[in-house]
Amino acid sequence: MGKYHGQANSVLRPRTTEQVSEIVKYCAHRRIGIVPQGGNTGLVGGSISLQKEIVLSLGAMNNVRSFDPVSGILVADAGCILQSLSDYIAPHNHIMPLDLGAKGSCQIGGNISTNAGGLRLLRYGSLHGTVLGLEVVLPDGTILDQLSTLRKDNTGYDLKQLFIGGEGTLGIVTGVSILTPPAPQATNNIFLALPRFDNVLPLFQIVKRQLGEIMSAFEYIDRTAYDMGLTHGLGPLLDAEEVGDSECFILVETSGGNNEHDLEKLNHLLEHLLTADQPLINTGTLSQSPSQFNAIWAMREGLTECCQKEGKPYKYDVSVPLADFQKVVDAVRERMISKGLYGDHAISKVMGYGHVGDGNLHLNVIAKHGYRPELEAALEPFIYEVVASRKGSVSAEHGIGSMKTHALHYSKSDVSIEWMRKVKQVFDPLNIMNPGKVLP
Ligand code: 2HG
Ligand code: ZN
Repeated sequence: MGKYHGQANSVLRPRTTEQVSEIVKYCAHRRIGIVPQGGNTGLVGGSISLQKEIVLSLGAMNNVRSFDPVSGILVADAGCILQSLSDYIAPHNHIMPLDLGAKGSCQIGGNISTNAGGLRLLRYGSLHGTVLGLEVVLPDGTILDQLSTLRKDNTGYDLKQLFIGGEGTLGIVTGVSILTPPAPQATNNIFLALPRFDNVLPLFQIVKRQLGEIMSAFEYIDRTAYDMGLTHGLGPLLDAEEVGDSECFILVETSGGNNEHDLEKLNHLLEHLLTADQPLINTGTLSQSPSQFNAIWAMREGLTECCQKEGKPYKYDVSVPLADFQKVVDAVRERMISKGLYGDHAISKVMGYGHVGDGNLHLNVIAKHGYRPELEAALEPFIYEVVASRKGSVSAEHGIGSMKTHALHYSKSDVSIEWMRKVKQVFDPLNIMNPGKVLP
């Protein structure tokens, strides 16, 4: 994003867990701060060296340790790139339980440390469920080996959960044991244009009811984001005339065991939606080929890059009740208009897209000519207050990093923050592990 500027003057690239342990022992002895870094695709400044801490890059630790094709349990080094792991298990007909736009660069250790959500969470749940075990180098250099491959293990406190989403503040994840689901035999997707945002909720209910167990994603794109995608060469996916003045778009993916059966359900759904007395959609398309399937996904997955091309994006990854998605986006746009900051001279676009099926909105606010303090002052804490007033979360899936430490209190009570501090103190009394991240 060009928003954060690292201060480190050293980057270490260990190849083994023992080397990580040696480095951490040395740093603990000398009180040197360490910033663990994976693929560097985070969006909240979590892997940036703020005060000349060393960067410890996990990228050279990139071996698969084992894969059991019967159980689907994969054990791998933290530095393995998500896409490489998908490629590794594909011949065994398994897929990774998470998928995200950054899959070609992000690393599994970073995914776990940030508790990345992504496009498959609706189907396979969060990493808190799919991660079976972790190997972690603790802040004194001790190696905590909890690389369990057990589905069930109820033997007391589940320490690994603290490192999932811990953003490297409690230790460095060096190895991962993760449950990978069998690859679905059939995947399909549809792309729908909705006349009004108000139709999203009833549509979600109908789609869930009609598709049942085969629904695997339900993604949202508002009109501003869709038009931006078109400008940058994503699509067109639908006939412009039929789209008309549609306010938003929904991508539905199915993953099932029988293509014929799934297509029948999808065709039936589309027909139902188009021929209802008061149709919930203006138009829609069912992908007819792998390339069309990919083109539909590219529209959704490509939006992050399009935002970069438009200017400098302020990114807010929030959880809010589904019904409030558009209200939050509109409230922010209105605020920028009222402050005289909306237009090509300042904020050129305010848009929303995201994982509507999970209640996760990606609010993107484009500063056409770059980040400016007065723009940020108009956006924050306004946005966090709006989210808190709707009992949402200021970070749904990207983490806290260095961007949101001061906003943590909008989503966590004083008691929660106090006990988070105590946990940090127990693990990292010297405060050398990713200092300045997560906790204010
Ligand atoms: C996504 O869902 C990512 O595409 C990035 O979480 C979100 O660009 C964003 O704001
Ligand atoms: Zn996302």
